[in-house]
Amino acid sequence: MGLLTGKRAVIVGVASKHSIAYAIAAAFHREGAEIALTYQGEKLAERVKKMGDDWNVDLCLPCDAGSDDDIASVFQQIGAQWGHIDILIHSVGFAPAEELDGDYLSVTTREGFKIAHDISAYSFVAMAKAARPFMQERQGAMLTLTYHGSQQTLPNYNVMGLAKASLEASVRYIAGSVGAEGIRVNSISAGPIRTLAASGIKNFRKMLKRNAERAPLKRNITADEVANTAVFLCSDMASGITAQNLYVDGGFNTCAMNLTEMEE
Ligand code: NAD
Ligand code: 0WE
Repeated sequence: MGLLTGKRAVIVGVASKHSIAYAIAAAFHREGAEIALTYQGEKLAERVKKMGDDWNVDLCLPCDAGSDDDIASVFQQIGAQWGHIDILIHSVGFAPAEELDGDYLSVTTREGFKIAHDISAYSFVAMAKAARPFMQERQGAMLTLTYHGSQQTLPNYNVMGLAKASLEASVRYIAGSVGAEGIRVNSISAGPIRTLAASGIKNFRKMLKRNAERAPLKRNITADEVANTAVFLCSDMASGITAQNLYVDGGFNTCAMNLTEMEE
């Protein structure tokens, strides 16, 4: 029997086969979960529906993370069809491209700040609110994806670092809101992975190389490793874990410098 057999999971954030949410959906399917998918806009509809076929998905709906109407209607539809929801996966992040290229203080704008926080942080609150009525008293789990740029600075991550810091704090506050209803809320802080969200980021290759060199595991991590961690955190095996951020980064976040760098 799979670790998620009998569980119903809404997965938000599949855009391509490289998406972390794609790896999570595949792992959840393998572990016996029933899956509903949402996608950003009609441009992605056909592609995401086709991917859903592999996992026998019949609920595959458009949902703009910036629209309360979309979010309300999508969770109403899924809730009505299924009667309940066990798991919510939020794998969404966005800031205008210009905000992620150059000196933080020079490129950050009020509008870019607002968009980054709205789509990358508030949308988890909005989706948690909408899913909550369908997740009562059933060992539910909510999970979001974050990045270490929330804790330490690095070039170009800029306002996304602030949005992720907000998202991580929100995990703790949402966990406090819904804990008494048997719902757990956590985040995974993933190391850098080549996905659409990473394409177009300047020097991403160099970042991957540096990460692999410094990480105790001496390599980068894969979306499948993030997905297996998501399986654990959303399964009843993790029944005592809530309000946590779990790093899946090969240990990179714990290392300030290593012997190789010292000898360079
Ligand atoms: P991705 O591009 O495959 O996924 C990002 C998703 O966000 C896409 O599905 C996109 O459609 C969705 N999205 C953006 N704006 C949206 C909106 N307005 N409405 C609805 N959906 C919207 O890239 P990914 O790397 O799989 O990113 C998923 C999550 O993982 C993000 O939160 C990202 O910050 C996080 N993360 C990524 C990495 C990495 O290196 N790739 C590392 C750590 C954390
Ligand atoms: O969270 C992210 C990516 C977030 C992201 C990416 C884009 C690119 C396209 C948000 N908004 C946009 N907007 C676009 O127009 N990651 C953790 C991946 C990532 O992005 C970086 C990184 C890493 C790692 C940007 C700079 C430095 C490192």
